[in-house]
Amino acid sequence: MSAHADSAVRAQESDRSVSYRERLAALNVAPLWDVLKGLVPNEPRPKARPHAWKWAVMRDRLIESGAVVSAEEAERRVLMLMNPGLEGLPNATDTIYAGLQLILPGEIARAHRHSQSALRFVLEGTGGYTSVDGVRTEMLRGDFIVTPAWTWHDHGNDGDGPVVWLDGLDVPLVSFLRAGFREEYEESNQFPRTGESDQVLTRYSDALLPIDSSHAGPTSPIFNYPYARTREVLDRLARYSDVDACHGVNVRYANPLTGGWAIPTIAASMRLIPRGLTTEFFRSVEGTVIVGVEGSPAVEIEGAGRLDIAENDVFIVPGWSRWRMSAGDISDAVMFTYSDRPVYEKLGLYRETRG
Ligand code: 1HN
Repeated sequence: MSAHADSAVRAQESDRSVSYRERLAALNVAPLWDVLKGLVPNEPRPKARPHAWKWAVMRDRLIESGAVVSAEEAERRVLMLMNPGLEGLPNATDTIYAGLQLILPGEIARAHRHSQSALRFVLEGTGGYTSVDGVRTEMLRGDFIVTPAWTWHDHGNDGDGPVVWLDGLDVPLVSFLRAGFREEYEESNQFPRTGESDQVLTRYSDALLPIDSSHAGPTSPIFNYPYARTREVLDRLARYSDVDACHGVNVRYANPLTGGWAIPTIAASMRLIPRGLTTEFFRSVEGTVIVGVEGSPAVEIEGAGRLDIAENDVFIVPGWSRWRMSAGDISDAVMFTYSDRPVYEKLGLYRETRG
């Protein structure tokens, strides 16, 4: 073959290999061998980063929002917690949303419903209330309140000071699944009142259930787990049962009818770390949002250093990060936690390591 013919063949070959990918792209096809290791990594690589929002700073900004917009204009007056690893998305972890909501005396956040599940963890104030399908509960600091998917809910404040809580929702997860629906309650601002949450708590607590329990939905029939009860249980367990080396004393908010999580997509729990205890390292695939409730614990997240946690600070432990907690020597520490753990469990994807 002549030198000329030789180089012509080579040019044709390289041209063919470049245009091969272009011809694939035109067919909406791509070679797996370019990306296989990224698609199937050695271990999880969440995009969320460890991050803390300090109450001492956030509270001022939130109170300021009261002058920027009314609850009526905003529908919900919320500052969303945007994880710095998640590219401007309103996501606190890869799959979970968190936001701080303010409601001022006399305001009403009008009724609507959506297919996303929500929790409220109350941080400050008295006189706040929320209603789920017309059943009203007062909101006190430390209460864990459930808004089941597709239930009518509105909030209000009958007190004389600001009321603040942390909202937790499965918004990113539901968006990914393209399962988001919403509806406004057109008739009025509030859904008609049908009952009180104390009646609900009485009906379903203490491992004594109505014999004909018709409620068997995916979400707990209890929708306010009051802090006073939770705290008492933590105290009793700290005194009379073993303290877990990784978790301290940790209780999960359960659906009393099934023993499962209170919300189908979100796991919530409250833990007490006894004074003087430093836990052992723990990691799991779930991405976790944590709130300081009592004491002044320190948290160490491997690769991210040490965080000092004050009351109402919110911080993120991304999935597969090793972390541990110290209560310090002055008092016990109490922390509220929520994560996407039920989703991993239901799909057979949950994994953890201790130590
Ligand atoms: C929502 O409906 C509430 O009802 C709070 O208070 C936060 C964030 C995203 C989507 C819906 C509420 C929300 C939300």
